[in-house]
Amino acid sequence: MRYEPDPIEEARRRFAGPVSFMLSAPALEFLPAPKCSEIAFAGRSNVGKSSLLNALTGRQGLARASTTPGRTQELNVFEVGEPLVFRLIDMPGYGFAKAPKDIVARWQALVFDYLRGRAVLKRVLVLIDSRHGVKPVDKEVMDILDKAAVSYQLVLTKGDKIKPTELAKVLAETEAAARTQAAAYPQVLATSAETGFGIPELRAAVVQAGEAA
Ligand SMILES: Nc1nc2c(ncn2[C@@H]2O[C@H](COP(=O)(O)OP(=O)(O)OP(=O)(O)O)[C@@H](O)[C@H]2O)c(=O)[nH]1
Ligand SMILES: [Mg+2]
Repeated sequence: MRYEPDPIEEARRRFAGPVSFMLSAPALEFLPAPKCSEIAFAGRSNVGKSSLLNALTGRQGLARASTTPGRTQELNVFEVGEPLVFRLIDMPGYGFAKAPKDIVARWQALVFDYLRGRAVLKRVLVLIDSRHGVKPVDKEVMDILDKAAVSYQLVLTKGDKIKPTELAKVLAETEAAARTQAAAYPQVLATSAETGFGIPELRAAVVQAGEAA
């Protein structure tokens, strides 16, 4: 019988190994040399990017999360594997944040420049709050990624905050939205950083994207 590796188990093992914070980049020129694949966490302020990164790596407090929208202000780079296999990038949120307008605009420019111009960016996870669905600013980001031909996957966050029937409905709507976008992965994942559901599947998707040559 041929040995078939189980992607969920392989991904669990990958994240059980070394994961560490590398640096915070306030501008693109501070990013490390692009020597491996990168997977980025994008989404509106407060959607749960940092919390999802913590849940994914099984390390609470690795990426800083907070109730104040605008907690993450730089591109935070994390390294997975030793020797290094791929990097995870926790980004500032776009859209509303509790910060002056010009500062929010600066974070947004940083995020958009990174998304458009990073050759080693293998996949972007575009996070969508289960309670709100796809908003115009999410659509704007998806259009940018389509144009730049950067592969991305929509991920519903905070799935624990709504009823399973509502979650199924927003999942179907979000999958329909994904189908209309050129570079979107057709499968949408529903997750909760709080209860952990959907996290093993997300891990498998990230490892698959990160380890692809
Ligand atoms: N119930 C629940 N709360 C969550 C979940 N994920 C995140 N949160 C909460 O949502 C808030 C924002 O989470 P963050 O992870 O800081 O969100 P972010 O997208 O990184 O925010 P910015 O960096 O400010 O853009 C925090 O209070 C989290 O505890 C989840 O799956 N379930
Ligand atoms: Mg954050």
